Amino acid sequence: MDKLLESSAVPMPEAATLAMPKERLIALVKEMKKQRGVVILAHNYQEGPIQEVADFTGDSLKLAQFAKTVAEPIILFCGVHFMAESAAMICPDKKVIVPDPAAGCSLADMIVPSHVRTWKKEHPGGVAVCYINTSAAVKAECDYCCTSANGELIIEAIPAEKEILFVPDYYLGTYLKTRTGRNIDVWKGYCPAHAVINPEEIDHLRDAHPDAEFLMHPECGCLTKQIDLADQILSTDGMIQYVKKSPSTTFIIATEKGILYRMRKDNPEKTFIAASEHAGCHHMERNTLEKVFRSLVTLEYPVTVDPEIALRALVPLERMLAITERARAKQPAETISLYEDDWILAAANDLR
Ligand code: CIZ
Repeated sequence: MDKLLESSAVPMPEAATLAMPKERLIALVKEMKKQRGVVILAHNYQEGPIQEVADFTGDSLKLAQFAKTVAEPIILFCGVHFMAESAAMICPDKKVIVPDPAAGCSLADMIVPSHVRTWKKEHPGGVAVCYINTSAAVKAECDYCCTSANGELIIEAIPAEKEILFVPDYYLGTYLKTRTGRNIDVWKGYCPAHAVINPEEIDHLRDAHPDAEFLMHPECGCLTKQIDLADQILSTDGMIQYVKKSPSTTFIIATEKGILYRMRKDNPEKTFIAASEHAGCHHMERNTLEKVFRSLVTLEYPVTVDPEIALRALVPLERMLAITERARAKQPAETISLYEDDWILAAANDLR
């Protein structure tokens, strides 16, 4: 066994691991997680070394679905706070810890529970749909939850005559309104990492790489000005699956740039270009491999949700998972995989 691992009953200062070669720390973390009975889940936006030690990497939807199947008693969630909260609520029998408790979400912070309560009062009968990028306390005020992978599916599952109040992402909400033609009022929140992606930079990149396919996340602001700006509008998992199947060899990717690590790893023969070098999420970037190691040693930092809030927040969350699962069950078995998103779009199209 590694000497450092033997001595790790005493919390090792992060500084000691900072000087360690990454490969060695990766090996140490992999060994350590087994010893501690910890499963590591990582969001698609996490830095490469964290993705290397993760047992499962995906978007919020896949991570939530996967969390339900975890056998280990402890989940080390590498992402941002609302994602760990979702895992803690979905898996009440597990301890959920995060490498850095300050890793939050600027978009989620743009709405608080009282905003939703007031908005609902102003729109009696309105159905509140929250993007998964919301706190548990905001989810507790909402009727349905969705991710960018299943947004259309969830909206289509709501009775057609209902007015929908969508929080907090203005761009995703506006995109869903255009796609579904539904009566959707949209909260004016946004993700700063996606907001910096601008049309001028994109035009420049497209001119420089005329054969590249341009993939855009629905949180991108430029979408509202020109819905057909991109070749494909996809969630992060949708993008990861798409680039594997597409015959194109060059892609311009408009989302948080951490996603490029996995794309390059899965497709070493293809070229991936970030739509903006500034599209980084400083919250996601708070998590580092060194902090992951420290969490395995100390089993910090726990994420818990007040039971009364969890009880109410689980309603939209479980509804989302159930609608997604129901749609999945209706699809032909051969088209379905936990790792493929095509069936979600097929199911949304079936509803139309
Ligand atoms: O759902 C998620 O994980 C986020 C925040 C984006 C995406 O499209 O995966």
